[in-house]
Amino acid sequence: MERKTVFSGLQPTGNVHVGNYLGALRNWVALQEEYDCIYCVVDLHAITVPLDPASFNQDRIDAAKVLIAAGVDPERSLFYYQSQVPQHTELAWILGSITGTGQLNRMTQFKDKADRAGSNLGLYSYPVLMAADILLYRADAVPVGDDQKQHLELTRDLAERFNHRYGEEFPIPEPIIPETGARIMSLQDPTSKMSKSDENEESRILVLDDADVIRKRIKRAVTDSGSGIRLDWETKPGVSNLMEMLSLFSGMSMAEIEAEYGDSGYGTFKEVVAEAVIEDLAPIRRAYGELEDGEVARLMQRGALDARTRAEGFQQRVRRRVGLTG
Ligand code: AQP
Repeated sequence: MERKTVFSGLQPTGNVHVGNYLGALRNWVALQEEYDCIYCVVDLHAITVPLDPASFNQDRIDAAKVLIAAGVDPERSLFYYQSQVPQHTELAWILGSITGTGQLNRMTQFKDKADRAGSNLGLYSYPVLMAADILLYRADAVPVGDDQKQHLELTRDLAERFNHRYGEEFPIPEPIIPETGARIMSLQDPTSKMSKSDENEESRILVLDDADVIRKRIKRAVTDSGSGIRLDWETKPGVSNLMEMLSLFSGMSMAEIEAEYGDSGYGTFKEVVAEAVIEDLAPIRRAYGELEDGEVARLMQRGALDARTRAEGFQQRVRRRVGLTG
């Protein structure tokens, strides 16, 4: 039976954090067993906020290395940099021509980022490029965290609109959003999501952080003035966030965590969480240390070559439908 296609992307802006890992990356790795997977370092999305070119280039390489170290397998999955496959931007332009500005005005991530980094056309049309990334390969499913739900809705709308206007071309992609871990919260403000762009580095744990840093971050995580380890996102968001991390990193259910640590003090509980995080992330850190930049660059170039060939086959069909041939 033909395998279904999965597409997902990660921006190479700064280091990958445990939110990215639990919300998306871990699923990417697992899905390789069952799906035809296409994973992309979405560097064109990343330049929609101001970046220093020299460190950005290294960030791109580092992001690719983290993903490979975490288990994205370039031998099994198509893995490349978005900027090296021009069919992404070509399709984004075509889709942009059927996107209403009213719909883009409702995108909450644009509002958040524009408030922080300043608005520009790239940031505004970011969700259209994301739709193109996904539709380019006719992806059936997209593993993402909860924050990408709205963008995926737009992707589905654009696929339907294109099919209606130009003829049946794109499957309507389904989101794959994990039941737990889809929204890991900031360690300093458990009411907002853990994010690469948060100015406070104590708000996140990076996949490559060493054991001491992880212990320190978790020790300083905001909890509440009460006591008891209990899942309650309303009144104990900080504790609930730590419980969610423990559950995902250790495999314990919430009931098991409450039974075992319900009466523990916050300090003791935080030590348990920290050790579970350290143990799970250690092999990724080790594998990362063994990868060389040159080797990764070669793998990414080969991935881009394959991706261009595959994308071009699909893109010729789109050009024909729109009347852009001959
Ligand atoms: N806190 C989170 N919890 C669970 N999943 C998350 N993701 C991001 N933050 C969390 C998921 O990670 C994937 C890759 O994200 P991205 O690189 O496209 O960046 P993003 O979604 O914009 O979030 P970041 O990493 O925190 O960056 P900024 O600082 O730009 O907001 C996506 O599938 C995302 O859902």
